[in-house]
Amino acid sequence: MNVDAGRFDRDGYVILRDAVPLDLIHDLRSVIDRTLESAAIPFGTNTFLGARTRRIFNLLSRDPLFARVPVHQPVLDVVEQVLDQELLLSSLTAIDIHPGQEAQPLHADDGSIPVPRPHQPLAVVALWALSDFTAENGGTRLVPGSHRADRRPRPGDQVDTINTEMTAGSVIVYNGSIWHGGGENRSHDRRLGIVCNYYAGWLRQEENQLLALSREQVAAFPPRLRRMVGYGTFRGLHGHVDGVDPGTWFDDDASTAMVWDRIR
Ligand SMILES: O=C(O)CCC(=O)C(=O)O
Repeated sequence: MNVDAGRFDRDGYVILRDAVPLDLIHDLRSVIDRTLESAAIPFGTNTFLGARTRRIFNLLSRDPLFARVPVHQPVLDVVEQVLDQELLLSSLTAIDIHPGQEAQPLHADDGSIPVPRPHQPLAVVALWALSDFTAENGGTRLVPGSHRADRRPRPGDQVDTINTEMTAGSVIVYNGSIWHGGGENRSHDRRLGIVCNYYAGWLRQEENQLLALSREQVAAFPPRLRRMVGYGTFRGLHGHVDGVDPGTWFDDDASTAMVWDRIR
């Protein structure tokens, strides 16, 4: 899927309508519901995590079906336009917002990265709607253009926000610097989504995928996803093991040209 890069630069987000087939959405919902139950996932314990919100972190370790999310090509195409093909998966989390949940405080997902703002895109987030997102049920609220601000939001900031409204199967892709948060759920239904957070290939991922996933789980991933979780290199250097691309541990053809091979 191609997007208007100028618009993404200006607004800091773009909505990809009907980017995911509904049968995949249905299957993801079923696996999430099963996991919420079997792992007894609790509600959050603070205003950020949400007293009426459940989160399942580290989805790739939970079920093989989740491996389809980070590499879903129509979404990945857009994220790669902003970062590049050497991007990493930073985190993959299901967010289940129940009726009665208050609005989450505004924040920037790259807020923990200590560099002056604004800066080049370092994080890009794809938030998949697994249910319809509306202004009533907690559709993500955001401040268009705020990724260009010279600071992160502060508690008590009075700013105009818009609510993301999209049907199940749509995906909002946003710059990790944009001011945003889950919306208040004033409806009678859950609002369910998956947040797929991508980082530039040279940044430390939020979820430590290399420790969170077994070698067997990674072996079952498509090669692209193996690289995305960390079995690969950035610019043929960052991430090497004894001068070798660790992607080759699974697949001889996975090797990218190492930096040393390019030096004459
Ligand atoms: O659920 C949402 O709409 C956004 C959640 C979010 O921004 C977060 O938890 O960091």
